Amino acid sequence: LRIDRAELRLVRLPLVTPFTIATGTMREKLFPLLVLKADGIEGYGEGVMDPLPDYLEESLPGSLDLLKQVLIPGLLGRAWDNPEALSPLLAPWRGHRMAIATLEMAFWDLWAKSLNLPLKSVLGGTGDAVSVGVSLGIGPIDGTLDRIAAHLDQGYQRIKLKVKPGHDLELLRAARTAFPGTKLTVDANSCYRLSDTALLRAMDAFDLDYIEQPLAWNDIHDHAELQRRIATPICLDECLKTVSDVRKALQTDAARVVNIKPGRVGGHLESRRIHDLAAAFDVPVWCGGMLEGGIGRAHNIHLSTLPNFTKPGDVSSASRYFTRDIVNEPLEVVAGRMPVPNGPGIGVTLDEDFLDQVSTAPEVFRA
Ligand code: OSB
Ligand code: MG
Repeated sequence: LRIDRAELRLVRLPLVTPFTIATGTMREKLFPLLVLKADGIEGYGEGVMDPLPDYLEESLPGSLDLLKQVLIPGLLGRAWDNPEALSPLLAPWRGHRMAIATLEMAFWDLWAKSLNLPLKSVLGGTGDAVSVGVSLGIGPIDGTLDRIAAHLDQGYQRIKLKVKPGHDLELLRAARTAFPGTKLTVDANSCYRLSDTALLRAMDAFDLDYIEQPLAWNDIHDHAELQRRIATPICLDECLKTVSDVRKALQTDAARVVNIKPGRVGGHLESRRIHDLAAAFDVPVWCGGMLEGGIGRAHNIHLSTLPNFTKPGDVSSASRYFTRDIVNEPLEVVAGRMPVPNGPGIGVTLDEDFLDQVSTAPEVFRA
């Protein structure tokens, strides 16, 4: 597979509703979209890095530098047999798993299309739909209860509530009282410390499926200590950027559930390694989300067809985020399950007219 052309743009989509988590409020989604071209076929990848380093330390400016100066030029004009072959191009760089994922995932799409196979099949997944839950941002408790009810009505199989100090136990008490049988989780986005143990232990009373990333974004060790102190299983998100991070977390019982975001961990190959390692430890995984546009969302759906994705993911309906998406195919949940797009690769096509309205002119790279 010889890639002779790449196009990189920045896409800006307003969010239907602002999304608030412990670290701040997002009102729009700004992301790089990479198109790779070879032999008349195109592969698509979407980056999940934020403009500022408030989720992880990676941010858009540094990622774009790496993509433009090194990753894209290194990819062009050479023949690549399969995604594994990209390793010498991607492995030398410290961090920047999101920049790497943008290119790696676009290559998987292109490669699957060159084989005329759906991405799920080349990844080793099966099935026509995946189970999904929903991630609800921070807001007034009354409104949150209404939103829980509305999403349960649509069949969502798990409700994840964003929490932060001062917006946690009271919210959980209200939610658990109103919805006694619902599968509930919380996501703290790293806003607590070990000194908050008493508060985190109080969450044990609400029968949560797991607590996602309660402590610092870079501290697996303290999560292991916290897991010794609380009964609710810990799920890690921010702490896990490579399979080696996941190994350390599993070996030390710092995570009993693993959130895999391919965009966070360098793409599908690393996601699959993490998936397989977690399975060996008998630890379930699920697919997280980063408010993706249709390209990132389609990638996440295909990855979620692997067998150890046994918990509902955050890959919810595109219409929850955007009034109009950059892909032509609607990615909408039906009875709590997200259908896997059909066709070769990720199975979605770009809405070029709309894309032109919401993105910068493409920066073109040639072999
Ligand atoms: O921690 O999982 C997270 C969104 C942006 C940044 C971090 C996170 C999230 C979400 C939303 O929880 C997931 C989604 O609906 O895409
Ligand atoms: Mg999270």
